[in-house]
Amino acid sequence: HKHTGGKGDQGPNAQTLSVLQELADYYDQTRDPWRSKSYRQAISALRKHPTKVTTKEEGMRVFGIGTSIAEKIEEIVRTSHLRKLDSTKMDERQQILNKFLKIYGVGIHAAERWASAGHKTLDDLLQKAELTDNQRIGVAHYDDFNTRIPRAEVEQHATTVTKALKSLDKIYTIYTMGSYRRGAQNSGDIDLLITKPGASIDEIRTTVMDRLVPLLTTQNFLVAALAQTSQADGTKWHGASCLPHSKIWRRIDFLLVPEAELGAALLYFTGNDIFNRSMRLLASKKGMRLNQRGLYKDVLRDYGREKLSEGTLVEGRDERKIFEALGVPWRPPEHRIC
Ligand code: DCP
Ligand code: MG
Ligand code: MN
Repeated sequence: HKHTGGKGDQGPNAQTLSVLQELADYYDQTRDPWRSKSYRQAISALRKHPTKVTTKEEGMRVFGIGTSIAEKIEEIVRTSHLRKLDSTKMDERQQILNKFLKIYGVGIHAAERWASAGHKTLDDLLQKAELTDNQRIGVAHYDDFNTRIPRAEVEQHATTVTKALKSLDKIYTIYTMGSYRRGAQNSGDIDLLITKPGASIDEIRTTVMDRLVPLLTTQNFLVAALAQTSQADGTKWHGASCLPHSKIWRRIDFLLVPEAELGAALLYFTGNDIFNRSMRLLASKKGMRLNQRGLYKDVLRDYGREKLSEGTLVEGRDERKIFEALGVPWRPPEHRIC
């Protein structure tokens, strides 16, 4: 259910980008990988373009944009609209699916099931469908969760969590990750990485799950718990938070990270997801493996590319050293938008 983030675009081509993004999301959902890829490529190119592109000819001169998308750019600029988006292809069922897919925690499976059962609106779902507790929260707060969060508000949520955590243990550090760390003016959710120098993941987990979450819940800051896992490959808590005097619920994620994995976690949770994919691909081309815990070498694979061993840790603690070990120049977070 992840989009690459044409949302919240600024700059000279912001309006065009948001319309193209809608179409790219549509091709994602229809599992049209070829079209989806060419749209993402064009969006990425246009996002980096310093001036407003207004005609097909200008569009075609931008590397990464082909004829058909260049035509659509001209149409968007001319008419503030794209006919393709309301044409027969985007039929009613597809529009219903799109709506359902924007509910937090809902995937193609549930969306298809509800659409097939004849449900058309969010009210239908609330009244007639069988929903899990989380899905009910997702529907009830549909508009909240689909509204981008201004950068200043992300900071207020982060400050609230930091204050509470420091009141429990001063040594903790919190980093605001995701689109915020990339410098975005607004974010889809609030991603907070929580770590403590010298502490084990078990200690951090106990502090966060047994003390921080209950404390912030009694403060009425945390208003819903949506998902939590504590597995070998990452420990997380997902929920919703709400500032005092506000009615808007925001999606908030806590990512629990031990010091030894801090660099790899900073890299992973900064994103964006496409940048991460390219870094992982690069690692694998060099016979290494990158994940949110570290960079590993000597990963043994059989001929089916099946992993036989985890390999040896090259670097996990230091974000810059991971770039060095991969042989790529440091890229500041603001430049990790693909
Ligand atoms: N991430 C990833 N692959 C995924 C999901 C997440 O690599 N499938 C990483 C990169 C993301 C980061 O985790 O930047 C945070 O995930 P979010 O879904 O919160 O995405 P962003 O913070 O980048 O964007 P948004 O502003 O929409 O939250
Ligand atoms: Mg985010
Ligand atoms: Mn997130």
